[in-house]
Amino acid sequence: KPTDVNEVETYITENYAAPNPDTYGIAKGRNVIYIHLESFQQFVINYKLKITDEETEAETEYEVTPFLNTLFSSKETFAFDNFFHQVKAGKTSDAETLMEDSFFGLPQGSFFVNNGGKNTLQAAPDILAQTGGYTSAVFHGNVKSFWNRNEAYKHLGYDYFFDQTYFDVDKSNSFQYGLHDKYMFGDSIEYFEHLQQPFYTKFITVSNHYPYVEFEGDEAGFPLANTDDDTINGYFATANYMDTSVREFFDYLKASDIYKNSIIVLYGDHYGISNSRNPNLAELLGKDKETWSNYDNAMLQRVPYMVVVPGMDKGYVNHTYGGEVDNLPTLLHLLGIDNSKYPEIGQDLLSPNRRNLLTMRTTDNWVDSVLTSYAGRIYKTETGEEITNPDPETQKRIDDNNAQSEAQLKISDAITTGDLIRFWADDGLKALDPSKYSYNNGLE
Ligand code: GP9
Ligand code: MN
Repeated sequence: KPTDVNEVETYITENYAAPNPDTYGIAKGRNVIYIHLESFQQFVINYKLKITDEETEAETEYEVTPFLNTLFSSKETFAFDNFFHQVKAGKTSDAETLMEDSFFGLPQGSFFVNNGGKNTLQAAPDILAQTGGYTSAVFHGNVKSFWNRNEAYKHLGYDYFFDQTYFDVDKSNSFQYGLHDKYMFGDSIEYFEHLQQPFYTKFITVSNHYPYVEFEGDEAGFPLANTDDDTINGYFATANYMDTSVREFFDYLKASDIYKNSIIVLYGDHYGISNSRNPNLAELLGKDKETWSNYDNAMLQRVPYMVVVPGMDKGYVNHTYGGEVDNLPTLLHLLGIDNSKYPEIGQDLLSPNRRNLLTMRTTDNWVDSVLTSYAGRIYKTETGEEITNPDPETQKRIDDNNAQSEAQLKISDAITTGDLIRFWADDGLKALDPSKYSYNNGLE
């Protein structure tokens, strides 16, 4: 029997995690600001790059992301250190889908490209417009057709999309993926300031994108790492540049009234260093290149996820296992919005009743606090020891996690490939009309 809308409904009802009463609605009515941290991995948080001076042999430590580190341990922040990306071939666009629809990208290709311009959705911008009167906007210094965003955003319900044509882009302040982050944030402000509050906004950075190009002039300064792999060597300097650009944007927010009336979500979209390069990273992480394993690769799929609630004093680092698919339920609960009937696969990361399991976009790849299943092998999550002969209790955990992870992907694929949200009824939301959105800059 093919998976149909009833099967999806059953899954959603059975897997709903009720909110945490301590955090439900604490950001009710606030503006939402996402900062999409391109290719940014969790291992960089609190990491210090050690550089040895060749002549004097003196060692100096360079903190890569000093500003993001302060956010990570701030009392204003719910931070997560077991949060993983869940993207596949759609990379950035898969992360956007996971974060704002709470379902996965496609098993092949990008959902934005293949279905983004035709599927019916109930995504975050639309939910917030309908339930809270929010205005929505994306700021991104690349061409608007990249990942088919100019069509996909209409289906998500974005009111405005400020792409490259809204900014002054030239050779000196950009590269192949668009306007450098400091300029993107800085040049966005003139549009941002005119948005009707409450607003739901997303800033998509690009400077920390492969090939991690070295900065010149005023922006140069952060040292390159000294491995045999130039991609790895440049990664820390571009991450440092991104960190500074985010700090400058926070300085602006704090100097205006916007900060205290907002909630700011920062997330890394996916890995920046691929599994094939990871062994070259071993030494910088105090590990042995020769014994580098798929367990180590799995652990490096962690990305930052930080929810800053200005004025809050109960922030902490939460150790639950989850991923991008869990963002939307987490956010909606913080805003005090009941999502129990929405077609969302994730669960609120702050809910005491959630499953403590991360599912990747590859069948039977998952991580929980005890076991890690990756590339066909099972490891102990804490030590990395491989398990080849599981005892019955372990086998049951493996079977349960395989079943849950397969169910998530199956329900997600049913929703995306079957365009099932067009049949979704009784959750109080009206169908969105994508044709009423247009992102043409008048100057084009
Ligand atoms: C391009 C940017 C990069 O606009 O978002 O996408 P990616 O290559 O990381 O998928
Ligand atoms: Mn990306």
